[in-house]
Amino acid sequence: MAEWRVAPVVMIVLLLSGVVLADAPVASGGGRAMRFDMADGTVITGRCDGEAIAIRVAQGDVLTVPIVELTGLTVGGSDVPEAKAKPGERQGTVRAGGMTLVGTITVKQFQITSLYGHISANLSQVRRIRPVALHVVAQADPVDMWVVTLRDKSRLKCTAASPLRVQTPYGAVVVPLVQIQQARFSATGKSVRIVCHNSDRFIGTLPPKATISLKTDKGQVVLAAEKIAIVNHSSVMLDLKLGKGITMTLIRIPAGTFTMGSPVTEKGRKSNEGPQREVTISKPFYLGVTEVTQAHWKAIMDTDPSHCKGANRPVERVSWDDAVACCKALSKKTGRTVRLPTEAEWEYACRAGTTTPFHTGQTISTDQANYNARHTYGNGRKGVVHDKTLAVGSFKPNAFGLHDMHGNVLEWCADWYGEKYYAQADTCNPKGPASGSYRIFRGGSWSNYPTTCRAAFRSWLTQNLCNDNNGFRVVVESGSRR
Ligand SMILES: [Ca+2]
Repeated sequence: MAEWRVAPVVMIVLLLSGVVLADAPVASGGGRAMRFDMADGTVITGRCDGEAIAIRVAQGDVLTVPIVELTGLTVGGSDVPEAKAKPGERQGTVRAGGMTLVGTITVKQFQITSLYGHISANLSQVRRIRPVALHVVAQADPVDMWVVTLRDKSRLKCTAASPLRVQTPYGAVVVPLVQIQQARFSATGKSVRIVCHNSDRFIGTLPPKATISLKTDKGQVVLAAEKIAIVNHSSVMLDLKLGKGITMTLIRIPAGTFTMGSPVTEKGRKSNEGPQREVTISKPFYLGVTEVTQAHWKAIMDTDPSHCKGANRPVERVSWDDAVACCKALSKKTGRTVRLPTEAEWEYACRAGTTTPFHTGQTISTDQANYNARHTYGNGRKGVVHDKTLAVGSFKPNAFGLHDMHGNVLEWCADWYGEKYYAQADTCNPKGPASGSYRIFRGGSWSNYPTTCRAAFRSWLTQNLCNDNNGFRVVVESGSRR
């Protein structure tokens, strides 16, 4: 993890009163799941109201880091004598946005909502804070580029930027810029209209004196929002032209850390879904917005093996070997590195910041996915039975903008299946066991019970077999153009 050399500026980060993944309700709840390890050994879990912490890295250099950007905060480590800190301050290490900051942390009160109601914790009582869910933060990437148009018509090219906080009629919303397709600022500089990649839209007003922090090729700049006309982020989407007017669209999934597997309390859980562990995906990657369709397959492989025909339906009856052959053909066609997602990448992308059995919450309905609706999960209700695949993208996407991660067709992953793999696996970019007898696929299908569509559920099959439940989606490695 790179050390962040701090520029001698005060980086003003918009103070957050609640973080909202793009498909979450904007008013109620708010905050994000957090785990506080207290100095007295107790652990408090709850939702944090997105306070920021101020950290002094060197004399005169102060950074403010929103809680939503933290992957970890360790206060008063044993190798840093606390006596060096002034009253009201603690030595500490912060990990945020892929960077590690070491310095003096200004003590602030945090209010978290736990099972027991609101609890205020002073930072001096906290040993460690970490988000339970992954965090979604813009991160610099070689192919990631923002274009910011200023009111004087000049333009800035940037590689990362702070989130926007907007006051909407439903409460305060914090939108990570990586989720934004376009933000337009009003002539007065006071209001803003935001369109996200998953089609969410926010219209609201900016806080007084709102600023946006950007990294440009000339260093860090902080701009008053009223000077900005438009923020555009086009490279989040990646279109692969397959010929004959057929396009495969992928979306950039940011790097991050998440909890892989299911808790023992999850209904329908299998032992191979544990032990749960924190897994880091260290690099952004592009993932198909939809399953590979029959039109995609035909354009690449010139065949259509599918049972349930339809150009915009997912290809099925493809084995793992077939899917890998398609990835190789697509690599050759596009000059990029195209492959199947690892099992960890798949679950990380499916969860998109959630920790519930489904990215839709504690259960799922046939308004949200295509599965065998003769059966229900949890307190879910019976719904429409299709008994076939549906056109991809028939349901709302998750917070990363991905459709049909639950249901429609099962999706092959790159890994060998290992029943006890989680107990011994790498926690950074795990790639599965070195060898095995079966390949993994994920997410359940049109004919599967909803419990098998859960984010943590694992299925497996011999790699040269196929049936009309099996499809896939592809990964393009970020910056992989050859
Ligand atoms: Ca699927």
